[in-house]
Amino acid sequence: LTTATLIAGTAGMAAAQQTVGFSQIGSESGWRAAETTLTRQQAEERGINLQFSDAQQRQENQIAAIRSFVAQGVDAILLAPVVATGWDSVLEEAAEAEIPVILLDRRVDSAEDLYMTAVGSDLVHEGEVAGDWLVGEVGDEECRVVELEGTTGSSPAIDRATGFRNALEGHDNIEIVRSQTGDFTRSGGKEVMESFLQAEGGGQDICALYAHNDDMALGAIQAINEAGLNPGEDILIVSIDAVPDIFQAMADGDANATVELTPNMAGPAFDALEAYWADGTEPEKFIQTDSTLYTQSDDPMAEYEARKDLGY
Ligand code: GZL
Repeated sequence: LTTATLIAGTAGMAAAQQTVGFSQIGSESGWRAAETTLTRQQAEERGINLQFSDAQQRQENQIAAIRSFVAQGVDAILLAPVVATGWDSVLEEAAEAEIPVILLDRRVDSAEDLYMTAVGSDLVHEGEVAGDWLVGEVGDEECRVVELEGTTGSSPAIDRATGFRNALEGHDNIEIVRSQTGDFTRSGGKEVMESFLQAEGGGQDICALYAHNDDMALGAIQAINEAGLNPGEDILIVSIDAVPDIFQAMADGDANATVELTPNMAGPAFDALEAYWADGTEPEKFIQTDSTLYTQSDDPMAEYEARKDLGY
């Protein structure tokens, strides 16, 4: 073997395939399914070996998956944390093993030095965008609002509630009369909306629904239809994620507004890791994605078509 061939071969070995462990929450919503699809696609395109774990929305399964990734000696860990608390010890174990951790789409209460960066939206701002839209729609009219909250203790549930309430400040004609978690699922949204309707005069007294994600809104729309009311008219519907089916609902007149959350959190995460692996470059602690409002007047079926093949 000539020296040149040996050097070339060694260089090739230096670019050995990186292995990344991904602790995914589950598949509770269309948005979550799209995030998983896009993460697999991004890993494939970049020649990264992805070890995938679905926690079925249980934190103990995520902690076990992270411990397994550390034992495997993976090169990095992606974590979409189902709730915000209870991560310190397992993140410390990853840090001791010098394995960088990147958070996707949700935050944790742990100290920032326990993860390399967090890729996600400004969840408080998303709630503000949703609330601002409702304020604009309702004007000075009295409006009793019901709220379907995301998974209890998750950063999107906490922050989207805060942001929506920020937007309603100074608009005392709009009142949130009921809030309950639907756990980010269609079935949860349907069941809780049924109880809201029964508790509020069959729905006559409800002016609007704010759902922390589109999947709960879509479940609620079923319940409102079954109660003999017109979703999108009798009860205004605003939610977050911009999944294809919410645009279909808008086109059908059943939903009114959604705030877009990109499912492509892995792109910025893998960019940061590739820079780090190349020369030790560390990213900012928070890589923020956009929050764009879409309403019925934004050609919903064009938005549906643009998203329908992305793995939702
Ligand atoms: C928000 C993300 C949420 C989505 C839901 O960043 O964590 O989790 O809005 C999903 O659809 O369940």
